[in-house]
Amino acid sequence: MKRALVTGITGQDGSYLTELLLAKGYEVHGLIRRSSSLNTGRIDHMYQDPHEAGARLFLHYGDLTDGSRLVTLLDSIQPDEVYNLGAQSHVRVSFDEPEYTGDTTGMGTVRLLEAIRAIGLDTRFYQASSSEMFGASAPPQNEETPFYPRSPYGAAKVYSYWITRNYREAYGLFASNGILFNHESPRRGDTFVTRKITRAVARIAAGQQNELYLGNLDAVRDWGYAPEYVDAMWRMLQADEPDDFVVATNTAHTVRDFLEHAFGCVDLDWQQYVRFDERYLRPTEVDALIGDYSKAQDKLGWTPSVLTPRLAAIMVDADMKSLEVAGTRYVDAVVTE
Ligand code: NAP
Ligand code: F7E
Repeated sequence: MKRALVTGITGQDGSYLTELLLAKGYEVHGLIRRSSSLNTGRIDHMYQDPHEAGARLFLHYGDLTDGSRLVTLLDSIQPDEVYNLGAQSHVRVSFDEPEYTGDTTGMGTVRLLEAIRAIGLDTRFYQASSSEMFGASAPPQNEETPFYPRSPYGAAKVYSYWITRNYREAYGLFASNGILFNHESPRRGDTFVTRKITRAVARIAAGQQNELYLGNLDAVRDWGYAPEYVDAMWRMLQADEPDDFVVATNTAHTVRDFLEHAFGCVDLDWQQYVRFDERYLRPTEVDALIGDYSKAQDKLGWTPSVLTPRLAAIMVDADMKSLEVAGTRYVDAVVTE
């Protein structure tokens, strides 16, 4: 049985990846941060008591800022594959917390790689690189496009990308970068723009909210569906050679387009509800990210099937259902971000 360690297991991608790995028969170990209340809502449905016969999901306290813990954990788990998905992943927040973002999103990667090297672990390593690394470089962006990050988050991801390549070249580690463009789902964090919109659509349709405050509606993004993107991660670690791959849909939509699609699902005109709030602007914006996934298609046989209009419908539908179930679970999007 293959064994995997997933950092960021409590996040959107970590939860879908864990489902995929368990379905493939893996034993999965996840790194979780100690917090005053448990933050495992996205993975609770998969968790079994570790003492139960047949349990294959195990959670361990740890943190990407704590290098010695990463050493003891890797040494005791001896994983065949390591997926480094843990990060301070919010671009706007990275301007408020640049040092912490660098420590987690950048230095966290070298701590993990150095732990693997120091132990002499024979494992395959996946690094969650990001289209944010391309920043101001003109689209379409592929593996040859120069990096020009426009945020502390993007800069930290560029460091992680290069240190992953360096460990591959210097020490022969099987280490691959997945350069993933924006990918979303009903499990997307509440303060990323797609989820903020679909949650608001559900609440507005239910008569629980009247306004939605947003920043730049002109930004262009290439939005894909998270469950399909975690499959690309897994494929990268099954390849014959380590390499770096763009994962995207090759399609472009503005935030305004997403509003059209999401509000269109409930036959409402978004312009009646959306207001501008400059707090959601960034000191430097990434105007357009549009990926070219040809290499992943050629070498990994990966293609996306869910594009932005269907993605918006999936997310609105899930938020409507969740609202029916949870009653007043949602708090106003303006307060939460
Ligand atoms: P997410 O939902 O924000 O999840 C981030 C995860 O990282 C959470 O499990 C979080 O744990 C964990 N984490 C944060 N700080 C940590 C620390 N100091 N030590 C250990 N774990 C820590 O992110 P996602 O959307 O699933 O994205 C997964 C990865 O892909 C991230 O590295 C992100 O930067 C990258 N990425 C995402 C996209 C996208 O569009 N989603 C695109 C490209 C790259 P808590 O639950 O305890 O907070
Ligand atoms: O913003 C604009 C905002 O925060 C998308 C992360 O997963 O993908 C994500 O980063 C766009 C930006 O995602 C609001 O200015 C307008 O242009 O959903 P987002 P992101 O910044 O693209 C990359 C690939 C990652 O790697 C990151 O981890 O939407 N926008 N109004 C807004 N954005 C937010 N969050 N909130 C607004 O009110």
